[in-house]
Amino acid sequence: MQELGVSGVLHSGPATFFGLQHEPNPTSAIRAAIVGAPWDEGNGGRNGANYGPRGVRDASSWFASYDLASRRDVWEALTVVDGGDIPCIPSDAARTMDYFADHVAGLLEGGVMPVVVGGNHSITNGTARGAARACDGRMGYLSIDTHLDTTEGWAGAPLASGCPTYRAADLPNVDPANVVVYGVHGWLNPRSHVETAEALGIRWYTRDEIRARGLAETLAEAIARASDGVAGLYVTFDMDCMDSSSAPGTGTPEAGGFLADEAIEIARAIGRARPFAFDVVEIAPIYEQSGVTQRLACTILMEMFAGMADADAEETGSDGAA
Ligand SMILES: [Mn+2]
Repeated sequence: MQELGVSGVLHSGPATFFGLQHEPNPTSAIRAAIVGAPWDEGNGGRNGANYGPRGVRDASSWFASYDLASRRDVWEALTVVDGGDIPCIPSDAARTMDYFADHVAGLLEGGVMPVVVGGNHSITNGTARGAARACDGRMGYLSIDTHLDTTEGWAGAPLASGCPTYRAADLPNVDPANVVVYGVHGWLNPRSHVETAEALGIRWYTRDEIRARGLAETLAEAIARASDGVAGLYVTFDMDCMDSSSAPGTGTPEAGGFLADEAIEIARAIGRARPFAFDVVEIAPIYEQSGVTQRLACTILMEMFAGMADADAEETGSDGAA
């Protein structure tokens, strides 16, 4: 890890995630590996999310690791590396999804938490499948998303960006009762997707319900439902859950989504639930004027890791003030 203080040029040196050590073959001494999935096919919206990993690496230079809330240094509490990028084969979605699945499963089997930076949301068709394969029991699935993503396939194509919730609910060790979508709103949730979600028994929380009942209460309920009785919780954070003012650099921006401070609250709570695998997707820096979307993705990752450190400290009885 590079020494990141308050002096010096923040963007100097090779761009790894948060200036962390590049380690393509992490062992179980490593808590988590952040890996890129620069994939942009299978997408019905605007392209550009294949530049997400590079954009997040670049933006992450501006993030130091001292957490004001816990007074804890996150990288002292958790050993995290940049695991490099998972290979993507343009024009071969099936093989690429196999790579995503195999890579995520390999990390988990080695005792390392995969944290994947997409790529569009189609990557989760592969990454969640690999996580489920490596899960020692039932897996829960929580999607923070504008979209239900419950289509079985687009014109028969099963690996599109509108399919990951359906694919997750269809995995052999996933009970649809543990599949939850949080933040649903906007005008890209067609009747057929709603009816499929209902038929599968998936619980989804609309922005209207979250506003009416409050974020803290509904989020705790969503996490508890996805985690109930499972051996591992997979969380996917689609940046298009954000209001388009807070994250314009995404494939399908929608009005009415979460604001940045709500994303911080959501990410911290997710971290405290200690998911066994996580992804953040749909970061498309090419639509950005000032980089706020990739910077918000970095904030979400830092808050998620800080939440994991909070949960660790509570478990061990440490006050965490390092
Ligand atoms: Mn989405």
